[in-house]
Amino acid sequence: MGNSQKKGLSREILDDLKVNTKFTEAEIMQSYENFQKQCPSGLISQDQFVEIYIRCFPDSDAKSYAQHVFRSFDTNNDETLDFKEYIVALHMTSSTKTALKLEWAFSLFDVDKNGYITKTEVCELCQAIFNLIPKDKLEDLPNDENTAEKRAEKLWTIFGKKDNERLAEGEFIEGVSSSQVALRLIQYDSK
Ligand SMILES: [Ca+2]
Ligand SMILES: [Ca+2]
Repeated sequence: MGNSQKKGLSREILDDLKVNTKFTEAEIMQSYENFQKQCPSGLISQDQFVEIYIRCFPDSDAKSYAQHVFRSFDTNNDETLDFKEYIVALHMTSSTKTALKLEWAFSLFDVDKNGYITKTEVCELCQAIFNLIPKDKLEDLPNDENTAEKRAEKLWTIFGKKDNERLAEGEFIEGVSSSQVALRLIQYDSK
């Protein structure tokens, strides 16, 4: 009753986030304060997000990857990230649970958000991930992984699908969970 708002964060969103993420109410409130400070409008645009993101990759071209990440976090497709989407993103990407991370990886690869991954989408993401690799690291890559096309081909082969077939979420998660190579190819690991 009465004032159910806590500095603009509704009880409904707070309860929802408590149930659906690992964060406590205190942690969510703290994050909300920080978010409001960084972002007084309460919304992060794609340009803002990309600009922040590419700073983490000064030696490579992270723009297309950052755009894909943004899209995967923008669950209501309004081309901005609100606080709820931001917290869920933080929850998924910082999770130690592999299943949750793979669910996120699926949404990252499902470019048109239709619930399936096509080979074209795999190629698109492999290109974006390839662009994250700093130029001076490229020569260390094995011969069958030293172009985005080769990496996409290698990854797609692991799933055992024809070029015109598509992957459902369960198939993607199963394929990646049972192959260290696939797990490595769906991400950029700077180590
Ligand atoms: Ca949104
Ligand atoms: Ca798709």
